[in-house]
Amino acid sequence: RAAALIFDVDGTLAETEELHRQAFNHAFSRHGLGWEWDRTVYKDLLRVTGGKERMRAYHARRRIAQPLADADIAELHRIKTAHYAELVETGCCPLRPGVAELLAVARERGQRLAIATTTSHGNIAALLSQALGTGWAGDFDAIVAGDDVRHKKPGPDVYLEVLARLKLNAHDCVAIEDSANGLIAASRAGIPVLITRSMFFRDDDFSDARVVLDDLSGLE
Ligand code: XBP
Ligand code: MG
Repeated sequence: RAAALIFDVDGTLAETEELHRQAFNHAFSRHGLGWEWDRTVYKDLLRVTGGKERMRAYHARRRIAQPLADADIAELHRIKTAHYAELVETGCCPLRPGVAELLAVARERGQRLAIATTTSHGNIAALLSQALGTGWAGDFDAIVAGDDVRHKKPGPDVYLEVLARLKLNAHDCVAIEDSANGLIAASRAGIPVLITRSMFFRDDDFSDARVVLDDLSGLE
């Protein structure tokens, strides 16, 4: 049995990527950009981790003539993040099947819990205070977000930082992920990976995962 379970957030705990997509489009329209990311475009763009990085990549790929300054990216991401929190707070994005049960059972049997994600602390708090109640953070021994480290996933940085904070060896933990980028990140840190398939990453290559499941129900 693993000493710790390290959870990704987006796509793993909840199907949040669809809300991120809507929040990006809201920001684009508020900013008067005229961009619209449909699900097909977004699925492809998800290979670029990080919201600011994703917008920059889209701008570069489409060779959009209108310049996009760092200040524009920052403003777009601020609007996007505020709208994402509003969407999450409506309660429209519940935890995926089995997540709450697994967290509770793991806690009961003395396994430690951690989070390793690309998104921000604010977004994690918005989702988990809604889904688990305001005391949610007390259940986690380490919470590492994209902006805490140098390289976002598929870099191993968030996972290495979690291991350092937990003072555990990689092979004593299990990472729970939904994307190829997440699988690569955890694998580079030496952590075995369990995949829970999500909406946008169904077709990713998960051949390096220990286990691939449709969701986390029945796991406890
Ligand atoms: C999640 C991401 C994030 C979200 C958007 O990846 O890549 O960028 O899409 O969040 P993972 P931000 O599930 O592998 O952590 O806009 O806050 O970056
Ligand atoms: Mg994910």
